[in-house]
Amino acid sequence: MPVDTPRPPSNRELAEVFQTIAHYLALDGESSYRMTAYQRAASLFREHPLSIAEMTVRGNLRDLPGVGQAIEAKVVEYLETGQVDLLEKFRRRYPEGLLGVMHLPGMGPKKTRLIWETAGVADLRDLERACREGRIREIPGLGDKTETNLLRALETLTIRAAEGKEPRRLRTLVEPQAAHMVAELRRLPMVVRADYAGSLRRQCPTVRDIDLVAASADPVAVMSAFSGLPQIARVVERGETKLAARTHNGLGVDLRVVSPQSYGNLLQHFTGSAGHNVALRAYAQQRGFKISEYHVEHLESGRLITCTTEEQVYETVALRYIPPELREDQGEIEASATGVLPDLVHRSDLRGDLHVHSDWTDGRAGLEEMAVAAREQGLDYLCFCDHSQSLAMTGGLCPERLAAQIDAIRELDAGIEGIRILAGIEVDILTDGRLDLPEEALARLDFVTASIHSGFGQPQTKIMERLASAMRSPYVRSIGHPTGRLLGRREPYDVDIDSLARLAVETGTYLEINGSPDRLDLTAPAARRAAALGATLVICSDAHSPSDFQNLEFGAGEARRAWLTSADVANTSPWEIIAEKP
Ligand code: DGT
Ligand code: CA
Ligand code: ZN
Repeated sequence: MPVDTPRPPSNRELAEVFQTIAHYLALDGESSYRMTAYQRAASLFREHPLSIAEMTVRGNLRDLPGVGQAIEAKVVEYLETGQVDLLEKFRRRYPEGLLGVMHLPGMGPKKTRLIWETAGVADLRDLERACREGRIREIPGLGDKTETNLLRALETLTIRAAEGKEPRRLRTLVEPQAAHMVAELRRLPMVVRADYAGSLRRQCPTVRDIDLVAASADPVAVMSAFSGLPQIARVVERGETKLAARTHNGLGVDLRVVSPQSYGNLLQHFTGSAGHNVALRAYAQQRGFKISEYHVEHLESGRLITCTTEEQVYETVALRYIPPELREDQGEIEASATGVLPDLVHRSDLRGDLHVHSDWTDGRAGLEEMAVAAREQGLDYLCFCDHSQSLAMTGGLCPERLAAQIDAIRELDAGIEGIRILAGIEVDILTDGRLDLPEEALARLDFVTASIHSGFGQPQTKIMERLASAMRSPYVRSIGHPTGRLLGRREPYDVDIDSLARLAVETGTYLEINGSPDRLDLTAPAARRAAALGATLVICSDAHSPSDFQNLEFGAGEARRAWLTSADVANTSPWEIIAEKP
């Protein structure tokens, strides 16, 4: 009789266990230090490309950053017994539904314990009932407003649950993993070509899964080899030319294999977007062609045209090649047909970075370390724009510290070869529209970025007044992350892009495309609209450490999705041009 060995727990399962422990520790009022350790372990496990269970068995778990003896012991306990005693204790102490209550926006551990103890609220259903019956407002310290806000939060939650979609992840976190798989595919002797396709290839800010395509005369062998990769946790579906799998960190992977003659057709099809493909097919149909993932069919003659490259697919239907970033059904087919596709800006066109931080505020590296890293990136100039005083959490600069930083920057600039170092500030736009530093302080700087970091809930008129008054300052040269969105965490505040762009033109202020992977703000549609109205953009990294200069690449990707050319982007010019305020 074969012994049924249980499958080792997946990374996702282990992450859930540690995440739940972290939540219970928070609910229990435990020190944030201990909670953070569990939280970190959870995200580490969830994101890790290799099996955590296997690493533990091999004794390698503690090689991971932040994994100490306590965490390792809990993983071992879970592998051996299927549970963790600490978690079981918490489960006996608190109803599990309390965690859902605690995570509702506006709640937290203390309030959760309070309403559990006073109103018997043990889960979200209880909470909704208690709100509707007016029992929350009667709890001392809570009141009407809490009740209204909780009801609203409960509604939003229901909408999200109903959507029930696979979570989207930041492309920049998924891309390295996809690139690795592509490299593994290309290494296989029977694979002629391989690429990632889908939203990843179109440089979308977030992606749902990894779409891979390969060309081979032996698809079955490719499937077998691919299934055996250490990144693949399990194969969900396997056909002769298609495979669907999951990685250890819970990502879906779709692999399609075709013969090398049809590789261009497949890559084009699988890159999408679905909207682009629909529009392309309609366009081709009108000209007597039918496009599929295997070939282009000439309808009249029935001739099948296979394409080894994507260029050939577009060429066959008399279109100029359309870069993946533009394939969103936003007029690109017409632009291609009429020969007016833009010559897209590229990362290598960027000469300088006008928004980076240092350890004078919340950056993690000193001025010089950042400057050297920028020079290694091939930049000709770098402007430090650290935070201003109202952002106390970041150690924002008051006029005196700013003056000292300017001295330090001047000294660095005088001593460093091969790059120009400039003094700037990311001055906060206060909730009433005033700038967070006096004019005398701003007047000494080479470049000023102004950004909103508070009052996100204000109505559009108020937000626009704040932005307008900042842009009318003679010192402000650029608006940083103009809408304030944080992907997956915070909605943008209410900006009217058209008036923002018109103000930018009127005042000669640049609008930033912030390249932090969770910002990408302005978004591509907003940046495209702003440029169409005549605004000039800057692409900045908002780097907080040397490795963040990679953000320039992400910012350039978003700019390409916005149809921008280097003429639309100020920092493709040398500093001398920017220095002269228009
Ligand atoms: P995602 O995964 O939501 O981040 O976005 P995509 O664009 O990667 O979408 P996905 O993975 O569902 O499909 C990859 C590509 O395959 C898609 O961009 C175009 C093509 N495709 C998928 N479904 C359809 C379809 O129903 N019709 C057409 N014409 N193309 C499709
Ligand atoms: Ca996809
Ligand atoms: Zn900022």
